Amino acid sequence: MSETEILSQLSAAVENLDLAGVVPLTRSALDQGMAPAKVLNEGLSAGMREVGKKFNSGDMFMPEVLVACDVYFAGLDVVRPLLAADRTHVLGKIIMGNIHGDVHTVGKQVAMPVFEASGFEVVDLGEDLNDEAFVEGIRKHNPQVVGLGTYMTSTFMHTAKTVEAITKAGLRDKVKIICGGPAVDAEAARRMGADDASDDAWKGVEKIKRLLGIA
Ligand code: B12
Repeated sequence: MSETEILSQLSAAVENLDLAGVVPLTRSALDQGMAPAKVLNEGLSAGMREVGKKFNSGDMFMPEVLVACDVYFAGLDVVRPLLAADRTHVLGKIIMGNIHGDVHTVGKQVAMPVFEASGFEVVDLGEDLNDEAFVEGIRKHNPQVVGLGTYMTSTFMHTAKTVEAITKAGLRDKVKIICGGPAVDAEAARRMGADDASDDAWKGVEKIKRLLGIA
């Protein structure tokens, strides 16, 4: 089977909720010598992108999205241990956490491996975090980027307070700050003191690279 065929089968496995098929397919892609980052980006994640599109257009519903995530994670579990080894150089460190009041986990769990597969080291701070947790996270992990998980309007609007806490701690100049979630707006994020925002993990990678001057 050609690389293109395997990648499209991997994508289809996620899209078609094929939990039984995804692990053997992922293993066989890797056994053929395909790069782990390619298996993730152009196979599993491509499927997740299609799921996102179908969800937004009303062709897929939430229970199916959650099963698709399980399928994606089953494949990811196979790929993840090999990603670090595959990484020839690390582009930078991103700490990720959901703003206070936000317990939506799926978007962050999808975005983090996308960032990892793109060459970033990612530290997950968790969900429903108070502003101080981000300040502590920067002090502890010394990242170049802070990714704020903001999946509701209320938590997106809280960005201003989180940025303010980071600024008051004297850490704002050390990091780029990017918001993520379905309802974010880059202009509004900048007005609140962040650097950018993205409702798509793959576009988010491009934005992060631009912010770091490596795009
Ligand atoms: C699943 C879901 C839930 C689940 C969450 C389960 C879980 N473990 O995550 C449950 C049922 C718990 C839930 C609860 C609630 N939810 Co809800 N939920 C959703 C739903 C249907 C899907 C979210 C999802 O998983 N999407 C799929 C992922 C893959 O997409 P994503 O999150 O956008 O992530 C992508 C990008 O944004 C990006 N990304 C993600 N993170 C990051 C981070 C960075 C830094 C970057 C750069 C990019 C990035 O990468 C991902 C892939 O591209 C959305 C509807 C929607 N359209 O999003 C509502 C939604 C987010 N929820 C909403 C609401 C209001 C609630 C509740 C208040 C409902 C209630 N009345 O109880 C509670 C609040 C819970 C809380 N305190 O956080 C609203 C928010 C509306 C708003 N604009 O404020 C939405 C939009 C539904 C709606 N249309 O009303 N929810």
